[in-house]
Amino acid sequence: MKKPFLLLSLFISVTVVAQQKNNFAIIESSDLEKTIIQKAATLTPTASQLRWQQLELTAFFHFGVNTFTGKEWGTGKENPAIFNPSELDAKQWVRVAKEAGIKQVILTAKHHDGFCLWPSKYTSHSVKSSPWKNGKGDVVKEVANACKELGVGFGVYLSPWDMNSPLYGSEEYNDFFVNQLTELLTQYGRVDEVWFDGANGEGPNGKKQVYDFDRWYKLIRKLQPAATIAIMGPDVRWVGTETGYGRETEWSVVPANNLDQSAIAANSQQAIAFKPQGDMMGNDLGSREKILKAKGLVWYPAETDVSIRPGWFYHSGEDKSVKTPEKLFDIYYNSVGKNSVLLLNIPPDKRGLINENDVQSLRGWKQLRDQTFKLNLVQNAIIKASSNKNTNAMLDGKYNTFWIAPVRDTTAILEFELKGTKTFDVLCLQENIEIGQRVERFVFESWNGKAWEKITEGTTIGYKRLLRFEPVTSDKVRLRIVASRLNPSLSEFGLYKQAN
Ligand code: FUL
Repeated sequence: MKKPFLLLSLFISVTVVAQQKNNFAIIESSDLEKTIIQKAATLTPTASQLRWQQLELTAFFHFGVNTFTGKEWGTGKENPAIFNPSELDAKQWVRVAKEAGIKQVILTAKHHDGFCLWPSKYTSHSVKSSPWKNGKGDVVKEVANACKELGVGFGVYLSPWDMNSPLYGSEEYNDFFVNQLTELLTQYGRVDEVWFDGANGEGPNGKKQVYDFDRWYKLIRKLQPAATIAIMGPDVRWVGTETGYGRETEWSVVPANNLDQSAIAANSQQAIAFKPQGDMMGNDLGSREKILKAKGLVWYPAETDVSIRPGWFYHSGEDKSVKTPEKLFDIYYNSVGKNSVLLLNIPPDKRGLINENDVQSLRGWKQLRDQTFKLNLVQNAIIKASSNKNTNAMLDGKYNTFWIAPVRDTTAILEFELKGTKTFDVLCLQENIEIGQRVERFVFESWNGKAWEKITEGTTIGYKRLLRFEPVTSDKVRLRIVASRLNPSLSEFGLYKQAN
């Protein structure tokens, strides 16, 4: 007799926890400033957003007719016969990415020129009209299979802009697009990310298309509910540049003024779908000033996309301009180290291989990261904090364990007595975003024997914040969190010495 009751209470408590976790909030006109700040600080990523954030490093493979014409944007009039890679090996692409520490890849299944890397039933402008494998090949399948085999996430880029389709610019194009999207979401197993670009140019008949985003989002949620929808989508936001350099202050919670009730009702609470609107390029997207004026708030984290070469597609003339390991490391600090995920484009060459120059650079980059982050110099430190509970969670290398300040505190001092004198020049901080992003400002100091000296300071932390500074030698450091939207928490704290 007791069982049903027990089950019922278990169900109730699980439901309560689930309701508390939300990745969006509506701001009511009666909400006080304090309530709005509280709402912002308690929004959390959905399960797929959290998984995506923890990947840290993802890659793009731009490949298609442009690889063979030497262009960045095609015209839609390319003859499919030019698509003829001599040694295509998708496993090599995924292996090279994996060896560089990349956890997920996104293939340009169709770029703006409309040429499909899979034999779509809905157009002949695809690999099936090319000489590659006598028209029997499927690049999407080869990449998806390689990802499965090597345990790497798989995503697709499907350009809404299609310069080849005669339907572009009419209502039928939206059906055509849904059909192509359905093929990609049903024929290749699990899809982890769907990437929509915002470009909306003219088609072959000079018309522009009105994209039916809502329909596409519903389809993805239905067919691949765990996939994140990026850029022209509700789960992942464009950081606002293609340089690889993100913002100093990067809030994952930003205003969304078009969270109408119908968008919310049409989707599960955990996977809201809305069209991104407004400025994505400004310096400040999520400060108090911005969120206090918002009608709604959403967990909408930044992705930093950049190419390892000057162009997105492979051009042999750029073989000498592949970004160096040092440049890639600088980009890493400025993307992953600024609360963002890096999406690094590595374009396969005309042979259908990642070029030796790119492989070389990626290896050097991985080595620099491995050497720098192999030893956390705070290991075994004695920690003093306003709340001494769980302080060691910050040093255990496990993201899901964390230290948290007492409930009403919005400041904190964390002091670390190091195991001897150490020399370091990188600070790594990670907030526990599973309870929200909170920290607004912090100062990092070292003890010089007589007084505390400021080493560096920063604003937001979020999932990960990396700061570099001139080498400091000391046996005691402290982090002062001087402003936070709610009681701050830290999952990890690290000090490192950069590789030379
Ligand atoms: C842009 C496109 O126009 C580029 O060709 C590239 O695909 C990049 C990632 O997105 O907007």
